[in-house]
Amino acid sequence: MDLMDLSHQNRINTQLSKQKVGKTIYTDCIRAENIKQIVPAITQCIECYPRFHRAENPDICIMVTGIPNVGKSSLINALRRMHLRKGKASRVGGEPGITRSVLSKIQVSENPLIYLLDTPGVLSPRIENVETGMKLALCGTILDHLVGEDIIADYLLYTLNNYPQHRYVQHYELEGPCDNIETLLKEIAKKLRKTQKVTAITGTGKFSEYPDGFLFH
Ligand SMILES: Nc1nc2c(ncn2[C@@H]2O[C@H](COP(=O)(O)OP(=O)(O)OP(=O)(O)O)[C@@H](O)[C@H]2O)c(=O)[nH]1
Ligand SMILES: [Mg+2]
Repeated sequence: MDLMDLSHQNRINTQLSKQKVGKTIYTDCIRAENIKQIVPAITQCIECYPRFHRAENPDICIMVTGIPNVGKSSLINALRRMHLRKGKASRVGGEPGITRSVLSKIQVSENPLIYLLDTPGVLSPRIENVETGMKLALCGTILDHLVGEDIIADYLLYTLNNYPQHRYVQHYELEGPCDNIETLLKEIAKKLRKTQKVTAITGTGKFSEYPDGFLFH
């Protein structure tokens, strides 16, 4: 929820309820916002289910699923921190594919006894169209190099200019908005000192510097 525009909540809730999603909780795993609502909500859902009242094996095991890099492992770790005051049980990271297999169940609550099962992220094998694919790539659900870092950057610039959302101009102290990703990346590389001098063999067989004199990192 710290990364979303919360003004869209109603629209999202309406869409989800059309898809028969009963309960939605917006969470921030880093500041632990709304995390404490999760165990009571899960308990309430399961209490309505006949198997909850079974005499043996009263523990509950819940599978956490979702697209890659969305924060599934972070959510499990946040729940453990909150309810058991225990540290990380599941590795997290800023790229898709950090969790690679269904892990062993992780206890997140003692009363009721609840375990969560972390799973690798899954994406639909068929992505509807190129634009949806680019959006998913921008959200980090597909490894950058599989799509091409420059192509993702170009789509981001196009989206920002389209909105229009020009905060990047101020952030990188540029002269104004730009719609050429190559020009923009060069500017940013210079500002961040992420440049490297390169030499190339010219038609005359001599070494000379590239006209631009730098490469991107
Ligand atoms: N700002 C913010 N970042 C988050 C939040 N939750 C997770 N992250 C970050 O998102 C990235 C992905 O988190 P993970 O928990 O590894 O995501 P995952 O869904 O388990 O990813 P896979 O195992 O690769 O499918 C990490 O860099 C986290 O630090 C959140 O609530 N807010
Ligand atoms: Mg994970």
